[in-house]
Amino acid sequence: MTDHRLRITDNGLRITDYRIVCLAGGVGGAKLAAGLAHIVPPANLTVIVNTGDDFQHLGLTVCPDLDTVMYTLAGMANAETGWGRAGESWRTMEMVAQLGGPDWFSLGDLDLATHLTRTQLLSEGQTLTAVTHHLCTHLHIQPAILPMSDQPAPTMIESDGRILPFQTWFVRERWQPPVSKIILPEDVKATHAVVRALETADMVIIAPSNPFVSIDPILNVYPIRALLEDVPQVVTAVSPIIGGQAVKGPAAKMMQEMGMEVSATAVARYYGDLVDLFIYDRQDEGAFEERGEAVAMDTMMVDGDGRVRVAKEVLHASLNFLES
Ligand code: FO1
Repeated sequence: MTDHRLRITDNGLRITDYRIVCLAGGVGGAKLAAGLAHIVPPANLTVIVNTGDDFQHLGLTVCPDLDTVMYTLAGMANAETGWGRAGESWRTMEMVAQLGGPDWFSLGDLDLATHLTRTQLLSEGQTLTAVTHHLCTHLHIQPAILPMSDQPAPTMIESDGRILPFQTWFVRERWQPPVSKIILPEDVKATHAVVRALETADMVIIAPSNPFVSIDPILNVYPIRALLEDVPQVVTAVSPIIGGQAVKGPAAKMMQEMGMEVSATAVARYYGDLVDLFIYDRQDEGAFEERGEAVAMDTMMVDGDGRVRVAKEVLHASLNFLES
C-alpha cells in the first residue's frame, strides 16, 4: 500500500492522498460532511449515508438523510428546518391538503423535483446508488455520496407496545412517543461502492449524528461494522451530545427513555472499542480523563466557517492519534 500522508504544515492541514470516509445521518452529519468537502479533495472523500429513514410518500421514494447531505453539500439546504431546500414554496402541499391528501409530511415544490426524479429513475431499474450519483452530478456535487445499501432498510421504533415506521414517529408524532427499542432490519447488505470505500479508507469519521437512528442503521448493514473494525487506521467519532443536550433532534430524549445517562461519555461508551478516537465538546471538558483517545474541542458548527473549522480540527486530531 503506498504511503498516504496527511501532512500538518505550519499553515494548517495539507491533504495529499488520504482517503476519508464519513458516516452520516441527518443534519449534524451533513454539516460535518460539508466541512470535510471544503478540505478534502473530492476524490478522497466518501460520505456513507443512512437510508433507514427512507419511505414511500404520495407514491414517491423519499430519502431524507441522502437529501439533507446532498442539499447541504450543494449549498442549497434549508438552514432553518435542517431538511429540504432553501427558498422553498409549498403550493403543491397546500393543494394536497385542500384535496384531503396526506399533508403531515411537508414536501416543498423544489424538493418534490428530487423525489419525482429519483422515483422515475428507480422505476426504470436504476439502483439508489446510481440515482444518487445522477442527482449529485446534476447538482455539481463532487464527493461520493453513497446510500449505505441499495436495499430498503427501514428503521422501526417500538413505543408503548406499538411498532411505528420511522417517519410516523419522527414527523407525524413529533418524536414524542417514548422509545423503548429501535428495530433495525436483518440481512441488509452494503453496496459494492460502500464496501470498496471502506476497504480503502485510511480514516473513517462517524459524524455527530444520532447514534441510534442514524449511525446504528449504517453499522447494522453487513459488513460495515466489521470493515470499520478491520480496515481504517483510525475511526474517529464526534459526540452528538453537548452538555447533556442534543444539538438538534431526539438523541438526548431517546437516551433518557432507553435508560442511558445523557452525556458525551455515555455516547463514547456506547460506541465502545469500534472507535479509536472520540471527539467531544469543550463544554464537557473534564468528563474524560485524558487517555489520548478522547479530545475536547469546540464542536458547534453554527455556520459554514464552523463546519470547516470542526472538520479541520477533527482531521488534525485524527492525524495526531494516528502518528502517536
Ligand atoms: N421533518 C419534519 O419534522 N417535518 C416535515 O414535514 C418533514 C418533511 C421532510 C421532507 C423531506 C425531507 O428530506 C425531510 C423532511 N423532514 C421533515 C425531516 C426528516 O423527517 C428527517 O430529516 C429525517 O428523517 C431525520 O433526520
